[in-house]
Amino acid sequence: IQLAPSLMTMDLDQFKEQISFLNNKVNLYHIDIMDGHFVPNISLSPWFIEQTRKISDLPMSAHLMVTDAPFWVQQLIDVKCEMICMPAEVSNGVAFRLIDQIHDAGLKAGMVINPETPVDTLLPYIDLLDKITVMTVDPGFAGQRFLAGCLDKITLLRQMREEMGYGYEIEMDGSTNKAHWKMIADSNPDVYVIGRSGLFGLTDNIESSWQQMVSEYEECTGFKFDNGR
Ligand code: S6P
Ligand code: MG
Repeated sequence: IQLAPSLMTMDLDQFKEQISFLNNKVNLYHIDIMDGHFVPNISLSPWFIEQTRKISDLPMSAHLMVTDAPFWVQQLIDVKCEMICMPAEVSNGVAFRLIDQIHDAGLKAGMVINPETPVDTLLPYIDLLDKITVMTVDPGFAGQRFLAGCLDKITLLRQMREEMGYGYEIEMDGSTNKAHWKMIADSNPDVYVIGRSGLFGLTDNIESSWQQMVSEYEECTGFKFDNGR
């Protein structure tokens, strides 16, 4: 599996300490970017990506929760964000252009689907995507209710990939924690976004939170934790 901590949920008073620790443990960072319209909240930004780069070489994956996708995609291309994941819900009419623009910049293009959005929405351009993120909570905030029904979309995307030879990675985002590790692992995504309930909020020290997360994962799933790092 690959693990992507959601940096919106970390403690800013321990920012440097936590990133330094995670740099050797995780595969990429998940950066939530909101505009206060697509969801009623504001979180991280392209500027935050630049700041984090000063202390990390890991790839950054932006999760856009914005209504004006073209504007934010350009901002993220400007800071060379390695993966730019757009909200499928507002990409009708601009999707192909934005995917091409991201690829032309040498970056990876993804789409995110909210809980109510079916996989079918992605069909017109699914063969062009590098990543698909399946939301398992309503977007906008940490600590939201887990929506187990969304996991069927992960299973479906995996089947479609096998049958059709598509190249996307499958990511899940929302409430990745002890209560849901088993269900999530059964649906078998490639990338797990992990936030407050599964990592940062476990203890007040990142090292012990990490250890707790690993043992919860292993106990719940019966698998050995292995993200290749
Ligand atoms: C939600 C956002 C997520 C959260 C993550 C928080 O809008 O896209 O990436 O940061 O879900 O973690 P948790 O464990 O509180 O759900
Ligand atoms: Mg997110």
